Amino acid sequence: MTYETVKVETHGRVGLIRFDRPQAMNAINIQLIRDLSAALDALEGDRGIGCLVLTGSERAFAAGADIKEMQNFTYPDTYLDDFITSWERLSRTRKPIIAAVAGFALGGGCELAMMCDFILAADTAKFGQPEIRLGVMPGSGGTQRLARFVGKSKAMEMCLTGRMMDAVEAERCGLVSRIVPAADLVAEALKVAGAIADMSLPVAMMTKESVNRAFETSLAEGVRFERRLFQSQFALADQKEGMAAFIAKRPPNFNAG
Ligand code: CO8
Repeated sequence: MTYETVKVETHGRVGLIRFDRPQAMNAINIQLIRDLSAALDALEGDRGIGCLVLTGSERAFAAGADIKEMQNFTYPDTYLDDFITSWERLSRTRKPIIAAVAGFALGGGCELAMMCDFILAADTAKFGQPEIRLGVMPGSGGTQRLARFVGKSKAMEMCLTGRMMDAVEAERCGLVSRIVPAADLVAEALKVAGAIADMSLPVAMMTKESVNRAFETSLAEGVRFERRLFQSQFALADQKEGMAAFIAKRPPNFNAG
């Protein structure tokens, strides 16, 4: 399948989605969200794919929502068309997905990165929620997710001033899991994704679901949820395989079941 604004490749059991609007710093327009959603649907529907990577270019992961497309929207346009709700497709991705960010991840770009399960940053990465400088506020989860990643004080400062943070600050405050040299970013993301894709797919998906629960519920409820999923994993052939392989001192061969 071909898309206008993203490129999709598969590397073994890993699906790689690249934003591809170089003329606009990968600014996110309606077509890009359509393409991203279709690519996610295709990769999620493929049992042979165990993990996804979302990336941009060396210059920009994505420099935010497309300001040229948005500038003349009216309130009825945004309300009646439920503008932005379709962006949430990314946050409903059930397979593990890694954001590999080089260059600018601003506004909606930072919000899309935060919808992924974790962010690997190139040393060139710059994150920010500059919407306030355009007379609006973050609209795709930025105020909520950034506060959960980095805490109230820094999230407030970022959203109220619109300043950018570099990769070192982003790692220090927990927005990104790791920094890698820009030249190695995609290769490293594919390597990490490949390792995840070699795990049991249902177990990886349940693990993701369970970690995400931590942000939506109380500790007691979350622990109960985790226990139910954990117990259910003893119904999987992958549990028998993983433990038998450990005892036999051989690598496991998980088969998504
Ligand atoms: N929208 C449209 N075009 C853009 C965007 C954007 N967000 N960002 C960059 N471009 C375009 C520029 O207009 C320019 O085009 P042209 O060559 O035709 O003039 C081209 O990309 C290159 O950009 P610059 O010349 O500005 O490159 P610089 O290296 O000088 O600067 C920056 C790079 C710092 C990234 C700068 O372009 C910039 O500040 N961009 C805007 C960043 C921003 O404000 N992002 C937030 C947008 S609002 C938002 O995301 C709200 C999300 C809410 C939820 C979702 C709603 C849909």
